[in-house]
Amino acid sequence: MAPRKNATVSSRKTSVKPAAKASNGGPVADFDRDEELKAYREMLLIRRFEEKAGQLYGMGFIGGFCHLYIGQEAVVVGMQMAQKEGDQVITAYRDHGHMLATGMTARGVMAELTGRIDGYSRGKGGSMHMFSKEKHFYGGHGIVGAQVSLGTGLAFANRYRGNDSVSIAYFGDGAANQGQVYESFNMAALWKLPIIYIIENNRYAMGTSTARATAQSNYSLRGSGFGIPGVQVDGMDVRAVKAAADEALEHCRSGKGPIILEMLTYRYRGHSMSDPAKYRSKEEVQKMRSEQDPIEQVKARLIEKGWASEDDLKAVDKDVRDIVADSADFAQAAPEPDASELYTDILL
Ligand SMILES: Cc1ncc(C[n+]2csc(CCOP(=O)(O)OP(=O)(O)O)c2C)c(N)n1
Ligand SMILES: [Mg+2]
Repeated sequence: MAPRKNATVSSRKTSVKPAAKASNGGPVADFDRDEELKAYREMLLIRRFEEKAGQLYGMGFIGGFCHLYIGQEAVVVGMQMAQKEGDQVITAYRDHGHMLATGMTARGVMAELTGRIDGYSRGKGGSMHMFSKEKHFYGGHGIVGAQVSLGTGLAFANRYRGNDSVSIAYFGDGAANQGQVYESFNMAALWKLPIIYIIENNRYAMGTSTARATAQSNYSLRGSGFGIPGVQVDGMDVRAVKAAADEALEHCRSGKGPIILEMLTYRYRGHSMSDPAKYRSKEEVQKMRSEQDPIEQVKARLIEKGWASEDDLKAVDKDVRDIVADSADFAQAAPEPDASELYTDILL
């Protein structure tokens, strides 16, 4: 679905109010002005980038699979605000937000989406398969649940090398029902590996709601058989994510082993670009957008506290749109990989 032309965050009807607690009663970090503005900008970058990717997909510039993260932005941004240099990130195919949050460039990600040589995988990986060793981003994985085992391996490497980095493995509510997740939990708990398992519970796995697919829908309890603690977090409130991230990172760095954070979140778009999302009502989506939108929450606080005016925030939006437009221009102008690239970066 193409986004509304010239839609700005401020033009959408919303009833978001500044709140002192997360919607599930959980704690929130006490953000100062700079932190609120940073969270606003980073989440907006992801949203605008994704809207542009959706447009380019519709115009035929992006081929293959493309899964948008719109609605879930607070999760990666809140986590990233708590991480330190060296912490690794690994996720599934809904990965553009994770990449931008780690500091990978909009140009490089867009060029990869459009299959160009200047993309992070030289135009050969596409939406689901991008990596950046420099930014400690380990993909982008299309096999549901695979990144959980790989992320556990990253945590093992940290332990083996004796550094204090933490591996952060993101996966969905659907992936949480995969067998290899529990094999990984077992090893991580046994060896006290420094890993945060982030279950992004966006309520659906493709067209199947959690209510239809899962016996224990409190995903924070999924590690209890292994002694892995878990917390349910309001994943629509970036301050709640940051507060949980601070505690979880401290837990891992102090040698206590793995921890689970279940992020209660929601995806606004369909599973992928080909999903008309008939398995849920328009009202359900609209309710989340108007009452819990992660970007609107930050905006409401910035305005209420007098930390930014509508015009200041419009200027941020303009800045972000310029970065995204530049990435699209860059990607479309970049050459496609040469045919000889078919034989590079592969195992023969
Ligand atoms: C091993 C495996 N089984 C099935 C699929 C097909 N598939 C792709 S995405 C998906 C749903 C996963 O949902 P969830 O983990 O909740 O992540 P979300 O898409 O909501 O981010 C399925 C079943 C796959 N890619 N890999
Ligand atoms: Mg899901």
